[in-house]
Amino acid sequence: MLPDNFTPKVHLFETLDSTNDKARELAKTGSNEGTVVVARRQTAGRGRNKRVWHSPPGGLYLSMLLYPKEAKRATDLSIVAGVALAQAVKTLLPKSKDVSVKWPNDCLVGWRKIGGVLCENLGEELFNLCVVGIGLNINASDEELLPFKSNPFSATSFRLETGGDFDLERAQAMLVQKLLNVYRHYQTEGFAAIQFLWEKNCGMVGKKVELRDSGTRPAGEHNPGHVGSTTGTFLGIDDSGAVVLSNAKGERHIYHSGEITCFWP
Ligand code: BT5
Repeated sequence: MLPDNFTPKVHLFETLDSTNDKARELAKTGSNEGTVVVARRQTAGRGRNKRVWHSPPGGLYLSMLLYPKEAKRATDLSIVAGVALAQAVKTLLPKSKDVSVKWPNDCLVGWRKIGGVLCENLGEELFNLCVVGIGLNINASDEELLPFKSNPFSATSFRLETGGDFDLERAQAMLVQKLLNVYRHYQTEGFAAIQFLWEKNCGMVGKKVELRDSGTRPAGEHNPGHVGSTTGTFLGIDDSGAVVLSNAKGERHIYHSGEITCFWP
């Protein structure tokens, strides 16, 4: 358990391939829980499923080592980090901005993506060691985000939301503080408390959504190779962080992977 007055050690780099890889290296050489790695730019920043995370100078690229006591619950940390990211963005942006989480752990402002989370375990031997990586667009311009404008949820940055330069170090300090707070809350109160916060911060609960890709079959259903999409009402997440949808007949289905590509307000 990290103590209340815990101050993490921060390793700051000008350039890294990926902060998650550097954090992984540090974990393997015995770095403590709570250690933070920050890079001012990444040359091989990554998202989920080997996707690229565009990481030019002016953005926040941060990883923290967390060592959950129950290894099988390490996936919880991805939801923990999503809540912390949304709380940090909400605190830093003007109150008028509509900040929300999108399953599994994107952070949206006005339905445009401002940040994302990539949680990775350190393999079989070190299975209870986890790297929580977060990318947040701070001073990215419109041109820099152009490649993502046609994404289902587009892209934005602090600069685009506030109309000026934003203090990167202030954003970094807030994100670290929120991560530690939400992680502590998770450790003392359990996942149900985080599930509640996540759903409170999710603007899609009760709305009709489309979930797409091979993970769209209900958990447990034998349907190998199925790729496609499904629509349903977004009910929230279950106690493992999976998405819960109800179909037109009102039946509940649970999905462990997939992308929400569309929703109807
Ligand atoms: C994520 O993946 O959103 C997780 C991103 C995590 C990045 C952090 S940075 C620190 C740490 N070190 C790393 O190497 N990674 C972590 P995903 O949900 O798979 O979204 C990736 C998709 O978002 C891409 O396929 C693009 O379409 C889009 N994208 C890429 N860069 C973006 C950006 N800067 N802003 C908005 N969208 C972006």
